[in-house]
Amino acid sequence: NNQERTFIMVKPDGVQRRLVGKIIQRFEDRGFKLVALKFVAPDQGLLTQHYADLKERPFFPSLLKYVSSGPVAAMVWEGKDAVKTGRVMLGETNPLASKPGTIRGDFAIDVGRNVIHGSDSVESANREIGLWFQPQELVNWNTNDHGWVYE
Ligand code: YYY
Ligand code: MG
Repeated sequence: NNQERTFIMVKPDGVQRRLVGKIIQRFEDRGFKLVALKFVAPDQGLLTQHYADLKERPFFPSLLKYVSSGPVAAMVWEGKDAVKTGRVMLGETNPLASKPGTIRGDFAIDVGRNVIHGSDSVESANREIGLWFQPQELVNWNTNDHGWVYE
């Protein structure tokens, strides 16, 4: 039934700009289920692994400096089509190309300060969740409103 998990992270700019609550609210409002949540100052090693696919790109050093510049809020959200829908809720990589109503379209301007990360596929989601969370940190629980969110 397309129940998926996606890795969502509020980046240091989002934390500094006090957007953590608003961002969590959007995923809750949509009907997704919170499965894991932690506030951490990630080390360079973890971030290098997280962004391993981009290590040859010219912006990689500035990207690493940016995402390691302060604490982040890392989370896992679960629900129908959570990966693709999460990306739609984020907007485009470039905030200026993002529609109003999306997180980047509402809260960001520059690509190097785009506030939030979201997994781009089910495979990357599984890889990223495994990188950021221990298995026992992923909480199994039932939402009370499941029958009111899903038919
Ligand atoms: O998944 P998403 O975050 O939307 O974009 P990616 O292509 O995975 O790049 C990760 C991250 O790198 C992006 O959020 C900002 C930064 N970045 C950049 O600074 N300049 C670019 N031209 C492309 C990406
Ligand atoms: Mg990406």
